[in-house]
Amino acid sequence: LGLMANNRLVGTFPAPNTTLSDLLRLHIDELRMLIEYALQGNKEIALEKVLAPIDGSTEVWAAGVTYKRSEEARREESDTPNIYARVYQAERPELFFKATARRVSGPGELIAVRSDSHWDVPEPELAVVANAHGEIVGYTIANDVSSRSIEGENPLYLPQAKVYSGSCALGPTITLAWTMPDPRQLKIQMQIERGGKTYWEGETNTNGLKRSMEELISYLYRDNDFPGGAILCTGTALVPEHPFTLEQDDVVHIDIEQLGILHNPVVRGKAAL
Ligand code: DO4
Ligand code: MG
Repeated sequence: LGLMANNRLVGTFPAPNTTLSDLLRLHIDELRMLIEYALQGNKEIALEKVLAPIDGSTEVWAAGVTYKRSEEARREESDTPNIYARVYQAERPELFFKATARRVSGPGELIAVRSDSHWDVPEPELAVVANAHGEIVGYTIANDVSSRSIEGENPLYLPQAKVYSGSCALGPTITLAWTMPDPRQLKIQMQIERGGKTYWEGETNTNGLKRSMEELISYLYRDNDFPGGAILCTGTALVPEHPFTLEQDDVVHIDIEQLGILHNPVVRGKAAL
């Protein structure tokens, strides 16, 4: 578990086997006290390998169509474009289940495109880490890898387009909420590397997010419990233009200000993971 505070990595604290969901059971002020105490004692831990910042009982969810670019891209790929325009405007956001810890790749680990899809994209997203009480305690980078051909064929295929082995990457760490100056002003950059060269690159900013993060979390927690906390991907504003599709051996680099860089090589199909 890598937790970032004041640009220092605070490792497995307070006990060696503390999990993320243990920390997410605490209220934010209790968590902050623990972390600040750890920093005072200079308890920096050198981690051999940084794993995805998630454990068995934390769920990953995602919001969709929260940036204008995402709404436009879905309208292009769908023969029911109206549903995307409507959800972009609606009071209730689109929220969908994305992954359990088992399906999440960490920094440097493989991500996958589906073997039965022919049009696939990475989706670089700011992810909000919320505790069991619905308080936002941190932020990390997410890649909501998606099949555009399956989602475009029929919106009811969304779970198949979005939830499969290797479809989600998180990391490299969690940056604690109280150390972030303004999560609504973060540059998001994505570079897709193919054959050792940049094949696609783009840049955006979280200032284009249509809804507040608190609003997204409050809808997620409405009549739903997350005893081990939840990680909510807040939607993408970078969608490579048609006919771009991710290929086996591409490497996706996502850089979000204050949060670091998440790199993941791509494979095709679950057998290659
Ligand atoms: O409605 C489809 C999903 C949209 C999405 O994942 C996004 O906007 O990031
Ligand atoms: Mg997305």
